[in-house]
Amino acid sequence: MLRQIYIIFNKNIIFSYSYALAFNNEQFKNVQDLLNEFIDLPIPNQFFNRPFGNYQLFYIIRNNVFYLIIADLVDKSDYVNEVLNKIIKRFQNSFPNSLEIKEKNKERNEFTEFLKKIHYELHSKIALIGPYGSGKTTIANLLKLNFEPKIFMNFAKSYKIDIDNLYFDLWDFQLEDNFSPLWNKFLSGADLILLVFDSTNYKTKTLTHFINLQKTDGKFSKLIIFANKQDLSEAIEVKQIEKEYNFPAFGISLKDPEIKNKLINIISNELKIKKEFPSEFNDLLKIAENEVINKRYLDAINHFNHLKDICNKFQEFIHLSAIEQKINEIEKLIEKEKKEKKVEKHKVKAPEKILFSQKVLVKPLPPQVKTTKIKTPEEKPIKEIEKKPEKQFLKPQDIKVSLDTVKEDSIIKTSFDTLESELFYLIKEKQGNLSLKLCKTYVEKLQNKLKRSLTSVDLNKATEIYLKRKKINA
Ligand SMILES: Nc1nc2c(ncn2[C@@H]2O[C@H](COP(=O)(O)OP(=O)(O)O)[C@@H](O)[C@H]2O)c(=O)[nH]1
Ligand SMILES: [Mg+2]
Repeated sequence: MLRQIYIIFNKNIIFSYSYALAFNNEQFKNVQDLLNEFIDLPIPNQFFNRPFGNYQLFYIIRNNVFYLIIADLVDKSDYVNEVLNKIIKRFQNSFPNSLEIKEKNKERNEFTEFLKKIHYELHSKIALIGPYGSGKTTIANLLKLNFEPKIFMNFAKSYKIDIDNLYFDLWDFQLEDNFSPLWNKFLSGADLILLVFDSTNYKTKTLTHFINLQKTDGKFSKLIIFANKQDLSEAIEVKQIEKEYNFPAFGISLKDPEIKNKLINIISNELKIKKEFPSEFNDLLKIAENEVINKRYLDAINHFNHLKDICNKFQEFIHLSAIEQKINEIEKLIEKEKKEKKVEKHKVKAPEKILFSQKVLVKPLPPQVKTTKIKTPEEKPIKEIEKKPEKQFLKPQDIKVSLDTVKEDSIIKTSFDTLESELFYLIKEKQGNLSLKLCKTYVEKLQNKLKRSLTSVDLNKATEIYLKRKKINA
């Protein structure tokens, strides 16, 4: 089956679409490395195809645009290349200038709709196998959509079915012969094999024959085993059957009113069909960006990391690189802020505002008799100041410094007049560093969350959480 489509221009993914999961982030980076080598020395207009891990890569460069399809090992290049050709034609028609794909919303949506449909052109196949009378046709009848089945000579019928918005062909064997030589042909090219047997009557020889059939003729196909008819009193427990045959199986009953959804779920999970991308992604992105604007960098990083997790889970690599870049930028901003703070700490700054608690009498300076004359090279220095004025000193108790000029460092533990200064000190005591301003935001957030004023216990907990998060983010 088609799993993912990527369109790459200048080594950047300009468009991607996923039907199902394939590679995780690390594996996908390896794919990109491999393809970048190819992009550096391209052979245009020629289809390439190579296996990579559990999947296959199909790719081509046309007009400097790189197209990549990730499909299953079972997929044949003739079919995939045909689909790829259609995708390229449609893309070139809709976006004569490749980069327009980012701006032309209407066309992009139409192109996405087109991709949704094109998956079915590969006619991805799911084959029902198992002994006669085990429940295969009953499953086919449960899942089939209202379309005429395709008939393959006298031995097979295929029904169009829908698994999480993707169409597949579900093949049902028509002969009452468990050992027919046509089973091999029936299996060929299936993405997924559903092996069904009757839990009340499973003859070793027959079941082993079907298991071997998958091993020899369907080795690239995925396999799900159903121990059916679990509703019957004679049914043997699935655990016991699993032990006997050493394979994992799903115990089911086709009489179960929920069975249709259960079957669809099991198949969807096995094929790793992609679940709907969370709709709140864009809202979360906005929140994260706002945190950056408001210079709440640690909160922003937490949000972006959460978004990164979503991208990885859904393999939306088109967003992933942008998010990683953003996290990098924020980390740099945090570093910069730290450095600036360090410099500030070492600077001895005169208080900006000095309040006198009592009147200080300062004697007027005596008139200067002679002031300094500008030296010229020829002139010799003349005696400078004849009489120095008497120095006036202020005593420490004469000076009161207003609070807004107090440096954070000088907050003394015993004189917390605000919660934020207490939190600031607690964090500092544990070798952490969070500005008073951010402490204030943190305290306000906590108060909003708890809907009460904070106690020392709360502040201690908040300190621990902050330090733990910082450690994780480090
Ligand atoms: N009690 C019970 N009967 C079932 C179940 N599944 C199928 N059957 C019955 O088993 C018989 C054979 O089913 P069918 O789907 O024709 O088997 P096939 O030969 O594998 O296609 C039919 O009479 C079904 O109604 C089940 O889960 N429980
Ligand atoms: Mg049947």
